[in-house]
Amino acid sequence: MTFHERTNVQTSEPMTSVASVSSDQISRSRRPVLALGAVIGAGVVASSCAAQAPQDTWSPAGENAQMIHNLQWPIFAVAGIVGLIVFAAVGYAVWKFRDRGQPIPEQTHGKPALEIALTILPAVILAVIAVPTVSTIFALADTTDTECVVNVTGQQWWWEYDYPIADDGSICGFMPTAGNASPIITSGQMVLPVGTKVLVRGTSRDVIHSYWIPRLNGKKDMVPGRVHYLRLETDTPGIYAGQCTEFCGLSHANMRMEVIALERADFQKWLDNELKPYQAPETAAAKAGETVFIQQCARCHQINGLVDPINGELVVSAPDQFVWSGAAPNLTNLMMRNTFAGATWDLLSPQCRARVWEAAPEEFGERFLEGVTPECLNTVDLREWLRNSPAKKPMYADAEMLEVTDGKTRGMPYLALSEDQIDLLIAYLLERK
Ligand code: HEC
Ligand SMILES: [Cu+2]
Repeated sequence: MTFHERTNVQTSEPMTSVASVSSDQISRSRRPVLALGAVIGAGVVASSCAAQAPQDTWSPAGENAQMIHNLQWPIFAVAGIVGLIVFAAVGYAVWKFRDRGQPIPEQTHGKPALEIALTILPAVILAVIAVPTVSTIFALADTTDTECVVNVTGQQWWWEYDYPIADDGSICGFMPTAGNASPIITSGQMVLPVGTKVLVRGTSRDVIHSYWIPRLNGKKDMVPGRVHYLRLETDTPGIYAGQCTEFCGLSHANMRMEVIALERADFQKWLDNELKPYQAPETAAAKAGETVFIQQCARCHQINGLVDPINGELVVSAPDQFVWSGAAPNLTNLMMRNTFAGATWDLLSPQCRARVWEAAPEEFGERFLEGVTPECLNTVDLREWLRNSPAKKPMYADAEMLEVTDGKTRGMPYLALSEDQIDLLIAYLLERK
């Protein structure tokens, strides 16, 4: 059958089957429309009633996010109005000209006046929107006014932060209260002073990642071999959550990050605590845990100042020899952060976590600086991690697999630790704060 014959069949068919439509049929045909309307309405109500979402682009908490917000609101409104007009016009046409068995209307081609108008109108709208868009892009890209530097490196699958020492010996504009500064290296949570414009110098060690804290600024891709700049600034103490927004491999979904904003005095306390000398383990369990750590973990994980009691030498990690990404988180003050493994799991139990997350801005710094106490530790997730990390956070397509090539694994490998070793390690790690 040729195309021609088929169209003939189709156009002739309805003409022979003109039939009166019963009221029963109409009400049945309206039901899906009503149901759809109800679902959309319920969705709108539910989303507007929901509590403050941690990654809400509509509630900016810093100057950069505010600039984006000031731009996106009016554009959203204009686009929304255009969208409603289009929906209404389509709905009207679909209803008005629905098939009632009438003959097809007379076919015409072209309507120059309408076509020119519908080309010029969107062009004008886009040209008007371009003016504030371009100026906001330039304003956001300006990092000349920043007061503090943090280096951010994307790893598979976690973020590393290091706080370099400025020429005057300060870190992020703060002088250490005691002794000289040394670079602070941490992971998962980036601690910042409020009211300070921070220059993030971002890169990646392996694949392209993207850094995004929706309440503080837009996204910035972190690309191996390049350094990209991002300005972060927040006015209110608290936790600002984000997640990697560039697909970066198997555990991309487990690569989150948080910005912890502290009052200036609290930031100074955090900084001084990070720089204090190594504290030898206090309890017998922690002492035994230190030995397990040196044997099982120290080849990948650095704990600053850790000395091997057997030979009196400083223990220095060499993750580049054991993991493909070439890095592992610095665990010096692990219990001063409240998340681990790409900020995906909490080091705090749910009640203790809520105490920090729901703290009023005035109380937030004090609660955060308590770190993880033994009563507050989320032992379930940390034990699962130490028992078998690849089973918890996919690092190999097959979780049972321990794929070692040239002596290297991807991410933290399965270490076959006994439950007793895990007890001792946890006793030791709980003192790292
Ligand atoms: C072969 C290298 C290697 C060894 C050995 C190793 N780890 Fe890890 N570990 C890693 C890597 C890589 C990560 C980052 C994994 C991720 O988040 O995806 C990690 C993450 C962690 C984290 C989460 C830290 C954070 O800030 O997110 C903890 C805690 C940890 N390891 C503890 C240990 C302990 C305790 C041992 C010794 C029993 C150990 N690791 C042995 C490579 C290693
Ligand atoms: Cu990533």
